[in-house]
Amino acid sequence: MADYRLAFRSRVASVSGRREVLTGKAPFGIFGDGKEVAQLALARVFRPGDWRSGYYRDQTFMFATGMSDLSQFFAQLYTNTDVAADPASAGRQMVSHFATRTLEPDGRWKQLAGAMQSSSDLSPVAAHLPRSLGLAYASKLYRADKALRDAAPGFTAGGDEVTFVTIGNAGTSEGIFWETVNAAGVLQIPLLVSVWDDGYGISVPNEFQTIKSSISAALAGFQRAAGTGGFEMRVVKGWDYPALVETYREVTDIVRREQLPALIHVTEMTQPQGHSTSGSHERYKSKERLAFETTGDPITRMREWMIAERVATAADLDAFEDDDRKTVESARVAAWEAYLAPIKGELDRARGLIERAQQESPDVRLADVVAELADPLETSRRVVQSAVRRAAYALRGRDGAAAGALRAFAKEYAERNVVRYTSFLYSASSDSPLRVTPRAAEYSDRSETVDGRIVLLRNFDLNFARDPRLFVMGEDVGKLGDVNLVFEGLQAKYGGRRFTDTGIREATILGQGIGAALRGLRPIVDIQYLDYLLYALEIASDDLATLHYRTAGGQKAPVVIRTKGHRLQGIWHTGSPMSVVLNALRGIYVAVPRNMVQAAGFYNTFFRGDNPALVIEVLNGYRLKERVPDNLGDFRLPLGVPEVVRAGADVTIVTYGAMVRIALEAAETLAALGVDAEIIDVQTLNPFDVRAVIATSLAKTNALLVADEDVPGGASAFILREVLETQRGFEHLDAAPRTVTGAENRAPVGVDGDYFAKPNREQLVEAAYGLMRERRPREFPDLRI
Ligand SMILES: Cc1ncc(C[n+]2csc(CCOP(=O)(O)OP(=O)(O)O)c2C)c(N)n1
Ligand SMILES: [Mg+2]
Repeated sequence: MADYRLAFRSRVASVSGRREVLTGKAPFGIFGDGKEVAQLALARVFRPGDWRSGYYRDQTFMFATGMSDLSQFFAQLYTNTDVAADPASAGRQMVSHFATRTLEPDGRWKQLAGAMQSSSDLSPVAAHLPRSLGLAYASKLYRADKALRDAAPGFTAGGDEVTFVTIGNAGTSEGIFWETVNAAGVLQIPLLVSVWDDGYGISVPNEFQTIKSSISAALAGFQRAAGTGGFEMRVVKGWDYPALVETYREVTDIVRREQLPALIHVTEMTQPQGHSTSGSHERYKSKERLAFETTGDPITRMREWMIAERVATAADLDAFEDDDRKTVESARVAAWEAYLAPIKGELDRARGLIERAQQESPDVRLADVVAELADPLETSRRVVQSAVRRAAYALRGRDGAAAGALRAFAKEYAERNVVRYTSFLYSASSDSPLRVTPRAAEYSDRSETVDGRIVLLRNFDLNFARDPRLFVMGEDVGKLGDVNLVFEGLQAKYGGRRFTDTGIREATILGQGIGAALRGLRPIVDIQYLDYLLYALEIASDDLATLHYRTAGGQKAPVVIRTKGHRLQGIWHTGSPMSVVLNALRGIYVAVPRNMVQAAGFYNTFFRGDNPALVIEVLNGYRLKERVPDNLGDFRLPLGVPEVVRAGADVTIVTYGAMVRIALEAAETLAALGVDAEIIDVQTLNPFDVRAVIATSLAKTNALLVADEDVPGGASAFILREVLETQRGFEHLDAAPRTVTGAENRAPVGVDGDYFAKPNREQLVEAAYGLMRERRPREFPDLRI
């Protein structure tokens, strides 16, 4: 009876939510109507410590487990920015995008093992699949390793947690769904995937989505059999309450006990109100199918079953339903008022301030704004902020107490809204990598000189000995010890769980890292080449980079992505798509160390911090000799602090990564031409030069050259904006800044391909020389080439 009533309230909430959107009170609606009954069964097997990784149809499950409730649901519908009202996203996410808070307000971890958890939902279909792999994989690691449990207290109760995925039938058409289920089968992890099958993905039916029009038929080869691993697979109807309860109980027992994956294909689900508020299903569904939305309704069928089984009488149920309608309506009204009250208060305050300013300094423009606010088009913060700012324009040059008060409000209001709508992109906790105390590399007479790869190898070794939560996953990182032998011998020393070979599946290697990091582990995701990061870019961008922001500081996943790039051979091993990476991954720090000592120093910082990070090593640097710092494993490089690698007086060359060496060579040639180049290695592109080291250099040289392997207008444009606008570097310039970049095309294979497609020494020399000639033509004659 309690289950039925919960499902019923959930349905009323869906109907009510849709109405709120259609009457203009909420921006968008997508709800779980037609999917209620299966979620009751799912909620019955979900325990404290378990994880959900699901999608926007799951409100019934979230209510049934207590991870959400009607108030939170409506608060998110109305976009309430108060984190207490919408703990999932503080008004940042669309309705039905669920999340629990795994962090304390100050960013430290909560105890996760004792409570039910939902990782934060995403709108891109199936994008939550990759990370679910890591959520489940963490249980396997925790169960297998007591030392790990001891090193991560509060995160697990013996590794018994199950991760529950939900996904729509059409969502299974996405490539990352297949990548995830294949990997889950290989890994044999406690992952239970439920496919909510309502026959459609918006207007497109299963015959266009899935081979054999059925995900369970398509996946028949995944069925486990003695000795072959695989999935426990079931099919059950979405309106059959007793069968659902029984199926979920049985399957979850197996998954929890044996730590293997399962898939429950829940068929004959409905979508009584259509897909979402942005369309009507009458446009594309047949008459028969529209009739099924009523006759196949799971709540109606559950009700009929309860009456037939004499669980309740129709009269009992009618009475309960009346009560439940009222419960939902009062939760809705309370949420609406809670959303509106502060904004109304802000609106009244702004109006009062503008009125007083108008009395103090009468002005028709102020009168207009006052009239506008007396009868606003909408009750929103944009109305308030726009009004006070336009009022402030009208008050330009006027003094007076009321004008001052209005300006003070305008300023403070804008600042508060910046926090409301843009905060938490990066970790702000005491563990932020920006707060890791830097320690310089130390050298002595005893410091050895070795290949760069050995510097990294020893640095990883020291970190792995220090922190049992660290592990690396990727292609060829285990038995081989990385294609460049950076991990040589480490799997033998630390075991296969800490140096783990994976399939070739970049998106889900990253997802596996995200999920494990959500559960307190410290994964290093190894992407074999920077060029192949593009396969994982969607997940890195949509899930990892937005996680902390979209939960308003409620969840974090401190994954460190290790990759190598910039310069080797050919179209797919020389890439430096830095503008793609930088711009898609705001929220993730990006280090571009010029050598392996610098790389080690950044790893040492990131391993101690709690913000996700990307480190791009220089592919052709593993066999170059470097001196090993005496405090390897322990020295920590600060983020956002460029290094002046060659001091000079005439022109500032700003670059990073593999280009640093080429710039140093160019500087020698330039010296022979009488040009003294200063070379700055930016070291981290994000954060970028927080101390304006570059502007300080420009104050001396008055000339700027940016050297970058990315395409023209790529990362060099990013750098120019930082230097010219943020650092006001233009004030120091005596000549227009220049860029030397890679070609628009990718680099052909071979040394000549590299020379002619990537920035080379001579290009740098000539660009820097040009900056001298432009300013001092008599001293620097035309090279006439
Ligand atoms: C990657 C991506 N492509 C397209 C969309 C737009 N979209 C949102 S929901 C949806 C249909 C999903 O259908 P299904 O997975 O069956 O879930 P249902 O809504 O039917 O429960 C589509 C195409 C999206 N959100 N993400
Ligand atoms: Mg569907």
